[in-house]
Amino acid sequence: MTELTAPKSPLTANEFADEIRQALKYTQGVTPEQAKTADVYVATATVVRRHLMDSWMKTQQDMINGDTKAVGYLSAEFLMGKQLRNALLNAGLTPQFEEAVRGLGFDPQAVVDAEYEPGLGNGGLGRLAACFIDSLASLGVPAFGYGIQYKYGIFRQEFDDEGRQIERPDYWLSNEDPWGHIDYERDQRVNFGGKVVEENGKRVWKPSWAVRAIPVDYMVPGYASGRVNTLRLWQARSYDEFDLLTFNKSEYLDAVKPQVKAEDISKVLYPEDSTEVGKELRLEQQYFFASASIHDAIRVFYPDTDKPDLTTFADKITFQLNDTHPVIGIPELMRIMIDEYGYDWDTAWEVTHKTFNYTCHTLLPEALEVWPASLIGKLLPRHLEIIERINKQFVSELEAKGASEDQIKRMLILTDDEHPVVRMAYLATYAGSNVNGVAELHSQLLKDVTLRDFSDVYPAKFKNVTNGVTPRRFIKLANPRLSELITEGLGTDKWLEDLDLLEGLAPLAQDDEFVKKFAAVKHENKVAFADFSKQRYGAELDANTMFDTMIKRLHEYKRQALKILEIIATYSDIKSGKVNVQDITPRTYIFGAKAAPGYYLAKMTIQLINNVAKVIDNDPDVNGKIKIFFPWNYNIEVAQMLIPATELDEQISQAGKEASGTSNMKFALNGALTVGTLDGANVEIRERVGADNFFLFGMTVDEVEKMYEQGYDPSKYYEADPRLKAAIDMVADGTFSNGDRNTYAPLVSDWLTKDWFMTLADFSAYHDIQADIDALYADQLEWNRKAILNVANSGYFSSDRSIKDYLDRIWHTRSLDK
Ligand code: GL7
Repeated sequence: MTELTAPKSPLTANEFADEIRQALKYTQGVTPEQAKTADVYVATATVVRRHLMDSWMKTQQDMINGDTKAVGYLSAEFLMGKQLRNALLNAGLTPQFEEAVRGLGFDPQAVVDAEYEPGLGNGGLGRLAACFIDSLASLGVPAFGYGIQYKYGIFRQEFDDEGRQIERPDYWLSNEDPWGHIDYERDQRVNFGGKVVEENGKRVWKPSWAVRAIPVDYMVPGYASGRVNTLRLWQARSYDEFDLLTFNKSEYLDAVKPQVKAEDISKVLYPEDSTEVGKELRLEQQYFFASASIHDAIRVFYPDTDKPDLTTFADKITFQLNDTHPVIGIPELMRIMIDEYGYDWDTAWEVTHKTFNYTCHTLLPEALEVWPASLIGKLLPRHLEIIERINKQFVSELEAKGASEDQIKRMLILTDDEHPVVRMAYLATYAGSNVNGVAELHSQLLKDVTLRDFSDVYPAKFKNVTNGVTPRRFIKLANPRLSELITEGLGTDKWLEDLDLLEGLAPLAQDDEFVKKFAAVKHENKVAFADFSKQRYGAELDANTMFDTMIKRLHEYKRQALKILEIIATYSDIKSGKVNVQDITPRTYIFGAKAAPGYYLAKMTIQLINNVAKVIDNDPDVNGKIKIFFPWNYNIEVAQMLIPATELDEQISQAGKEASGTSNMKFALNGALTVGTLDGANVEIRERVGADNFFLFGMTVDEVEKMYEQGYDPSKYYEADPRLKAAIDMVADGTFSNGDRNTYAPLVSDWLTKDWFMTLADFSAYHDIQADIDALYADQLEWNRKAILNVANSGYFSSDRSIKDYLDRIWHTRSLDK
């Protein structure tokens, strides 16, 4: 291998400024004097991209020419966040950028802010994909992220005067996207519909319509690795751009119909989090990107031949299925090998089996995708045949292994009832080589509960890879002050590549001078967040109160209700005089959450939080001691501001429901203490940071299970805890709805009669732990010592470590030679 070339001699600030001027002139056609801030952003992005180009090309060459197997990370979501600062950091160009842009008369932060954040994901799953491709590039592992370039990302959230969530379309592509390169020459045809016929003893698919998949390439620069990978997002276009004949008959709308239908495929990201929607269009999306990506990998790894030797395919690339969304890729690779390249079934099966691995990201049964066989038959008739045959082969295999009839029935990939369905998680588990959960507890529950039959029959397939987050974006970029202090404390900035080095901070938790510096950093971050909130949201936050944050999708299992009920109970204590307002530890409760547009109770919870906020704000009895702040449209940008400013992090899901959680990792790494249940990755975080440095409360998985078995009656808890009763009564009696008792009636009724996620049962424990939190907070030195220990002991939660675990346990590949 030859020497890595770039970033060879990083640009000087002057050269950078010159290149920006050139880009302004030759791409945007403006002089620096005419340029707006947004022009400078686009020009800067162009320069950075150009600067990465050599490394990008070299990485691809080395990948194709060498013998290192690449990773194809197939994901319906990539929640990237803004790109400019990240690209500058990873390319080693930040100081030059600052100086160059200032020299041109612009404010560097304003230039960075001019970027419009793409929202091509819902939450944790999409952000995890983004962290993983950052780590893959930083470790020098050749990889593709494959997904969809949605025209509309996750909706933009607003609140109306009544505090209700309003969803607005997020047409992010109406802004310039200088990072994406659209490559019309490397398009793929994706077929749909039609039927399968018999021709010369072969099954032949005669599709009835097709969509053109056009790749849009985003560079993924590694941090200090000299490697640049590719995120390839597919855009759907029509082949029948225009039906002239119909148009001439002046039926314009009919003439553009095929185009509209084709382009619908990449139009919107489904705004569901965890739960599934059975939409035809969604299956079309899944097949669209799975098919285009597999064909693309064949094109990339077997250049210049139309007779690729696909028996070597699994040595070229391994596909990681990020949840069930791309699982239709399994029958697709079978079909490609058999129908397009003439391989026999067994050869195709062996390659397919070796190529695919599956990550499950949920414990909610309703989130495991299931498609009606009739729908697959209609859209993808040949794939249904292949799935039928896989299912048959599977049943024979189970019989040979002595599985009982009952067990076989439970495990069917294609069910045999009146309305057969295809269970995508089962298909992936059987066909793939490995299946992994995303935290130790989650992986254990997959084996014990969700995929138990499969783990009984195929125990060796089941692995765990605990999630992680990239320290580049979520410490270095989000928290420059802490980053500086860490570097000062450790005497090196190597921790950005090896996060285990943070352990070196542990002794400093006993050094009062260091602890005070750490506390000062936290305070400055709080002030910065308060300023940001004032500017962006018109909010008045007091940086001298405890910043207590809960950020995640609004879902019953995550239990935002538990937190708001506790706040209401405190408010009720103030109103009734049970506590003296002067004795309350002042807290700012911060929420960030979007609810799926069709999720009624989740949306009602948002409305409730907003209205409790209003009532508390306007009540002089509260005397400013508590405040709720709910910034609308929570996204990566807000996360990067808020996480470093947070002192108390809320991870209060019902045990056994949150597969992992990843904000919990970001918080610990940024020196927040967590109040949480024994759920998801909380378990591992607590083990590492130490039980003394974590506020644990609530039922365990076993206790929850027992309670379900015994029969759970939430009203018992309502009757037994007067604070809980007072809080629920306040919601019911119209205190937060101008006296209208109906507004929250469905929520109240759900709490009292159903409460599936046992919010009420955990309420007292959650309340009790608040006293511990307040007591510790009163001793700022002790609090910050514990916060430092959280930082020091969370290095394990780097996504670099997750990727190394995938390399060792699942992918069995390695970095490219330097
Ligand atoms: C999720 C899990 O809910 C979350 O706990 C996990 O951290 C994340 C990444 O593994 O995946 N599963 C899921 O469907 N979404 C998630 O965020 C949307």
